Amino acid sequence: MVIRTRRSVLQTALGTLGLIGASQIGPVARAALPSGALESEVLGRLAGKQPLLKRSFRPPNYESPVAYLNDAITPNDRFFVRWHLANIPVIDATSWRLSVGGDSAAHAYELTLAQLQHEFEPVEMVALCQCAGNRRGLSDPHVPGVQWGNGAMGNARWKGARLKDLLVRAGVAKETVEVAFNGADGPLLDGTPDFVKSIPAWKALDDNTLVAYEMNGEPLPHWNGFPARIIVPGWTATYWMKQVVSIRALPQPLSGFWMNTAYRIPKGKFPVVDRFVSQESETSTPITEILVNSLITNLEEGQRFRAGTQLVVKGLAWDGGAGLRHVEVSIDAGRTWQSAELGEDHGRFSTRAWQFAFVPHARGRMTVAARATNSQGTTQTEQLIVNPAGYHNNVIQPINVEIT
Ligand SMILES: Nc1nc2c(c(=O)[nH]1)N[C@H]1C(S)=C(S)[C@@H](COP(=O)(O)O)O[C@H]1N2
Ligand SMILES: [Mo]
Repeated sequence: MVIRTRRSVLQTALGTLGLIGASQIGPVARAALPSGALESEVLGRLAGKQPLLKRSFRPPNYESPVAYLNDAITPNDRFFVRWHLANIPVIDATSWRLSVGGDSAAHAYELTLAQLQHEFEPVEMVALCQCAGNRRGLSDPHVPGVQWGNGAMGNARWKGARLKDLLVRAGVAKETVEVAFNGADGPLLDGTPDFVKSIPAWKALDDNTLVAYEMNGEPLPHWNGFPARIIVPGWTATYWMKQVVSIRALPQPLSGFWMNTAYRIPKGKFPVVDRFVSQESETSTPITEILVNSLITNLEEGQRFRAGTQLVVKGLAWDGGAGLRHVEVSIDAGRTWQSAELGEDHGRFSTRAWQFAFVPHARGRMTVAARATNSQGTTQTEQLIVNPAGYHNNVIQPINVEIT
C-alpha cells in the first residue's frame, strides 16, 4: 500500500503553485524538498501491530502515521518500532532473567519477571518515547540514517519498578559514574557492535527512571521490548533499552560505538539543560533531553475546508520534562499567534493534547502552524539546527489548507 506523505502532497501543492524551490512561506521557513528524501511511503505490517510506515524491514523500523498520534496516549498496536540490530529474539517470560550488578555494585543478583513485578514498589508514569532522529527525513540538507517523518514517537502509560530500587538492592557504590544497559538483541554479523547504552548515575538514581514491564496496562509488545525495558522520562529514546537483560553500575564511563560515536550532538548548539559530563568530548556530547516541540495531527497538506464553518486544529505538544508554558497556533503563516486550549495533563513527561477552534472567512490558501514553549521559556526553532545525524528537529511545521 502506498500513501502520500505530507511532504509529497506538499511538493505537489507547491509544484502546482509554481513554488518548488521556494524556501520561505511567510515568516515561517518551509524548506524545499531535500534531495534523497522519500516521496512516498509504504505501510507495512508487523505481527500484533496496525499498519505502520515502513522505513526498513531488517532491522525493523516502522513509524506511526501522524493520524495515529491524534490522542495523547498512543495505543500499543499503533506505537512506532525502532531496532538497530536485526537479531531480535522472541523472549520467553519464564526463562528471561535480568542481571543487576557491575563493578560499582557490591552484590550482583538476578531477577525473574515475577520478582521484578512483585519485589519492588510498582510506579506508573505517562512518558513520551521519542527517537532522537524523529523527523530526520525532513532535514535539509539531507542527512543519512533512517528517514523518519513525524511518527518516530509514542506516548504511553508505563508501569514498572524504579531503577534506583534495583540498584540499591545491589549495593550500588556512591562513586558510580554511569549505569549501563544491554538488551537481548544482537547483531547478525560478528563485528557489528552490540547495542549497549549508559546513562549518568544521577539519572539512573532519579525516582522517575523505571524498569517497565507494562505499557498502557498490558505486557509490553514484543516489538517494544517485552518483557521489560528501561524508561528514561524526558530523555530521547536511545537510552530506553528494550528486552533489557543486564544493568551494570560502572565506576568509569562506558565506551563503545553507541556511546562514543552514535547519538551525539555538537556541544552548545541546542538549548538543552541536562548534561552527560562523563561522556562529553571537547566538541560533542551525548544527546540528553527531548526538546520542546509540537505536532498538528488532524490536518493534511492541501486539505479543503468551508469558509464560515468552524475548523478545529488538533495536535500534541511536549518537552523534556520542564513542563509546557503554552501552545500557540498561527493561521497566517506565522505572522500572528493565538493560544491553543490545552487538554488533560498526564504529567510533565507526557505529551499534551491541544486544540484551537476558529471560523475561517477568507477564501484561498491558509497556512496553519503550531508552536510550543516550555516553562524555561524555550520555544521551537524556525530554522533547522543542522547537525550530522539530524537529531533534535523541532522546527515549526506550517501546513497549507484551502478555504473554499
Ligand atoms: N534493545 C534495544 N533497545 C532499544 C533499541 C535497540 O535497538 N535495541 N533502540 C532504541 C531507540 S534508538 C529507540 S528510538 C527506542 C524505540 O522504542 P520503540 O521501538 O518501543 O518505539 O528503543 C530504544 N531501545
Ligand atoms: Mo532512536
